[in-house]
Amino acid sequence: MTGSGCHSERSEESKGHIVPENMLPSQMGVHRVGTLAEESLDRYVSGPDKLEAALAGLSESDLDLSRTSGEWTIRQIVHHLVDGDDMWSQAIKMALGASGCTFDLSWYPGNDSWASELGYAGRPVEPVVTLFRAHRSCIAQLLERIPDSWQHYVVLVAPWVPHGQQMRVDALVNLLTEHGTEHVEEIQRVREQHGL
Ligand code: NI
Repeated sequence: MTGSGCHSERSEESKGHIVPENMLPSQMGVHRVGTLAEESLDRYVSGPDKLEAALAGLSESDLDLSRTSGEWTIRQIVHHLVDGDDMWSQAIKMALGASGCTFDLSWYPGNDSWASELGYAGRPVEPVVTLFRAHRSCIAQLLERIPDSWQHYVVLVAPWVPHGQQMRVDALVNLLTEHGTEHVEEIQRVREQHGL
């Protein structure tokens, strides 16, 4: 996928099965919920290590490489990945602290407009890589301390769900993990393309 396409794919998920049936607590034993939560948390927390490994040894000019001229550069991908984590961390925190509240993304102008306005193409990545690690650590700390944290939820209102969609913390965490993994793999493909 391209850097600009992933959120339209996510919107398809959110229409129907953002919380898969087999993740509903009524269909799982308590032990199974705990095991899945631990596995999800481990994968979520390992995200920053994977991103830093994918960026290891790259120069400033390497960060401006892309697979083709129409696709995002590594620098743009990093900013997009961390920006997504930044925004959706807020949703997780809102769910944990005020379960059932509305997380309103109806203002979101789309990935390309947002990336352009925020200057993804020219900004250094070090501060956002640090932000990524801080977010994942802080959210993980909250998940471990708040009882039943995985079952808390927000009601997402966004251009693709104007009437609202309930999203549980477990689904939000898994979405962020998958989103990060997807973009780390995209960075690795750019590196391979250029023999880096
Ligand atoms: Ni994305």
